Amino acid sequence: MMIWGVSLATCAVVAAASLQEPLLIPHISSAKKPLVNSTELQDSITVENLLARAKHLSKIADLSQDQYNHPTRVIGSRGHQGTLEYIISTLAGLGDFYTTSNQSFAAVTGNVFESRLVIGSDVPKSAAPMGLTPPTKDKEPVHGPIVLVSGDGCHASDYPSNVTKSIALIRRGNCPFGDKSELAGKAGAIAAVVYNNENGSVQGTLGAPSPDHVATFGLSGEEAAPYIARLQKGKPLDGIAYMDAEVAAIQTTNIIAQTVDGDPDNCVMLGGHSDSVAEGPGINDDGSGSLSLLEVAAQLTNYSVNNCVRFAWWAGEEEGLLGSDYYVSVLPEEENLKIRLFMDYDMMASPNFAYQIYNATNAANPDGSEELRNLYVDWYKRNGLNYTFIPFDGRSDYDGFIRNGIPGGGIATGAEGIKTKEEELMFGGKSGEWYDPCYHSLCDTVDNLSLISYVTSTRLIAHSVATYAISFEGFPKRSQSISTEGYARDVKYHGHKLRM
Ligand SMILES: *[C@@H]1O[C@H](CO)[C@@H](O)[C@H](O)[C@H]1NC(C)=O
Ligand SMILES: *[C@@H]1O[C@H](CO)[C@@H](O)[C@H](O)[C@H]1NC(C)=O
Ligand SMILES: *[C@@H]1O[C@H](CO)[C@@H](O)[C@H](O)[C@H]1NC(C)=O
Ligand SMILES: *[C@@H]1O[C@H](CO)[C@@H](O)[C@H](O)[C@H]1NC(C)=O
Ligand SMILES: *[C@@H]1O[C@H](CO)[C@@H](O)[C@H](O)[C@H]1NC(C)=O
Ligand SMILES: *[C@@H]1O[C@H](CO)[C@@H](O)[C@H](O)[C@H]1NC(C)=O
Ligand SMILES: *[C@@H]1O[C@H](CO)[C@@H](O)[C@H](O)[C@H]1NC(C)=O
Ligand SMILES: CC(=O)N[C@H]1CO[C@H](CO)[C@@H](O)[C@@H]1O
Ligand SMILES: [Zn+2]
Repeated sequence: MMIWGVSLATCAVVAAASLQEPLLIPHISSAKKPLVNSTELQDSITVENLLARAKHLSKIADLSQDQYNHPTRVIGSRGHQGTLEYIISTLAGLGDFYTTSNQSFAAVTGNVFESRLVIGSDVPKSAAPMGLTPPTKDKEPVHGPIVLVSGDGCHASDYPSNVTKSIALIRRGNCPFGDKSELAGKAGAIAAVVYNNENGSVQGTLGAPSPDHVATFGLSGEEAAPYIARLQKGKPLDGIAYMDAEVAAIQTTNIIAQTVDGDPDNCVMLGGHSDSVAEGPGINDDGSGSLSLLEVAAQLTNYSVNNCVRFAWWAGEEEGLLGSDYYVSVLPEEENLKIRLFMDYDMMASPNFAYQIYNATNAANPDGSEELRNLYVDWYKRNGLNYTFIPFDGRSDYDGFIRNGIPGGGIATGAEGIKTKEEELMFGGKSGEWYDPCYHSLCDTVDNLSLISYVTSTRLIAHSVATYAISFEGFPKRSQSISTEGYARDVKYHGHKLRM
């Protein structure tokens, strides 16, 4: 069987599995298995199994020690390669229930080794390099006047001719940071600084690399204000920018596993990301979601399905949703239409968790997104648990699906947001602190997971899979002509970093 979007590389899963099963036990063909039952599938999810997988993943992250001086599963690292091999071999051990494939694609990784911005005689505290920024010339400090760009710097005409050999100072808003950096580069700037149009620093990314990008920093609105005032009065201001960074092109891999059984024209699809950031092992982000999927995939093999179930482990999520974007971008229309919905599972075990549901509605997203949202709502209610809605704003791998007309949604348990007093009453934990104090850092380890959140979330994942594997009754049909222009224009994120 051929799964769309995937090279010819379909794994020889059958041979590997037969090594584990004594041949004398008659193989029960999947057709004779009982139809999946949500209650039973949920009950098959245990803390023990999830924790055992997380401990294993932790050892895999340690494989990067030599390269990075700490554990990580960032794309291109041994820890990520080990993660892919673990997922592939686990699926191989499940016999012929799934067709498993690899999908390789070109990705970019960015590394900033050192950076510094000096304006006048100040070193602004909020100055932060943008993701995927190129270095300054020869990876050396560059020096020049600071030139204020007109408007939002979204048009070439906003850049005065004296931007040449200068550091362009550009207001945030209206177009992606990548466009601003590119326009600054084309105008001859030696570096660019995008200052916030509201309070707070700018943790942004330039997105897809362009040969015209220049070294680019984000700067908070508060810190930028006095410099802007000065420049507007026509008083000169000098600066030094230094960026020792590299942007490298590598190949990485998505893994897709689809049930052999079930209507292949009506698939429920779900995904988590196999990679972590470079800063740590990423056992919660998104080791947890990846392993939840793997455990549900394993338990599902005891049953049969009416509709096809397709699991995805995306790579390059942390670099800006690269794997899921690629997957959707190469889906032909007729294959796109076979995906009835996509469910995103990113961060299931945040230590200071809240049970969060993406507030995906049919008003703003493809039809069916809201039905999925309500499935999660009903489950939390039925189980006597509290939940909150969070913005559905492009921060994870659902983004490409929504942009391409496929209904979607998902659950999460919290990243760098701050738990409110009200949420402390609803979920326990500590208000005033991040949902995951170890978000994108070295302490995102197996020791800092909430096991109760982990098992609860994974049971809900099991429920979502079982529900749609049985039937799409009452779930909106896919339609070709869905406009997601509003969504595409308005989302501020593309992955965890701001894009504009
Ligand atoms: C798929 O990728 C995994 C991880 O890189 C690798 O171990 C496996 O051999 C690949 N399988 C195929 C069929 O290419
Ligand atoms: C699912 O399994 C539960 C527990 O075994 C059982 O009570 C329920 O009747 C089953 N549901 C269906 C539809 O068979
Ligand atoms: C650059 O040109 C602009 C507009 O012509 C002017 O306002 C600004 O003072 C100039 N800056 C420098 C450093 O020459
Ligand atoms: C932004 O920061 C300034 C200076 O710190 C402060 O006066 C102002 O109230 C802040 N605005 C908002 C909306 O928080
Ligand atoms: C399937 O069911 C059997 C019997 O209930 C159980 O031992 C096993 O753990 C289940 N899961 C898998 C993946 O075989
Ligand atoms: C969810 O989204 C809807 C429509 O997009 C909006 O009206 C509602 O206020 C949102 N709810 C929350 C809690 O954000
Ligand atoms: C749900 O939240 C309320 C406060 O809004 C709290 O009283 C209740 O105990 C919470 N329920 C659970 C199961 O934690
Ligand atoms: C932020 C946080 O909770 N870190 C904890 C992670 O786990 C280690 C080991 O148990 C603790 O020492 C940290 O305090
Ligand atoms: Zn994530």
